[in-house]
Amino acid sequence: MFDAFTRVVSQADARGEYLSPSQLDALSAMVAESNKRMDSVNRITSNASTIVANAARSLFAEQPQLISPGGNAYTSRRMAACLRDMEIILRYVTYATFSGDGSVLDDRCLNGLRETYVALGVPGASVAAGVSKMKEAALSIANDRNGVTPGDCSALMSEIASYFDRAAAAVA
Ligand code: PEB
Repeated sequence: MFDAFTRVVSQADARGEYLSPSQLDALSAMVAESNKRMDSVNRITSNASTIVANAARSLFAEQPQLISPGGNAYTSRRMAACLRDMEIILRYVTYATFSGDGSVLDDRCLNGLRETYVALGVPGASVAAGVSKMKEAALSIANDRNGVTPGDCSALMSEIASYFDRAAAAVA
């Protein structure tokens, strides 16, 4: 599990080199912009249950077979497991965003998840659709211009989007 700093250190160490000026510049820029990152993590974290609930509601509206008898979210036990899975994925996306590196998401959440869903008979494409709905909701909350110092958050928003895309691609 890396963050943006330990990843650069590990890469430099693998080559037996000092950190390069461009690596230092990139990390220094990340620190200078870190308020945006913390605000985004904070906004997504504090709206997590709304993000999950709305994404799930929208997923079940589009794929009603999931909540019909025999569906993968039918019975409250499976529904609870489904909401919990979405919440877990969102939580790891916030960790990756905070760390500036996707490895925590890969190592602790996505690794083996596709195989788990295959074994359980849970449709991975439906999980991916739910993740993509969480992405839209999380980005609109993180990128809301109201109540924050305005700035350019486009790079950060693409980075956050990439973590959701990675999660969706891992199970689709
Ligand atoms: C992954 N999900 C389920 C299980 C596991 C995970 C290990 C089996 C054990 C259990 O039921 O609790 N656990 C989860 C995860 C991590 C982890 C992400 C990462 C660290 O440790 N059903 C649907 C939707 C989808 C869904 C498509 C979007 O209709 C999910 C939600 N996951 C779902 C369901 C089950 C499940 C289990 C329904 C229960 C399956 C079953 O028991 O039939």
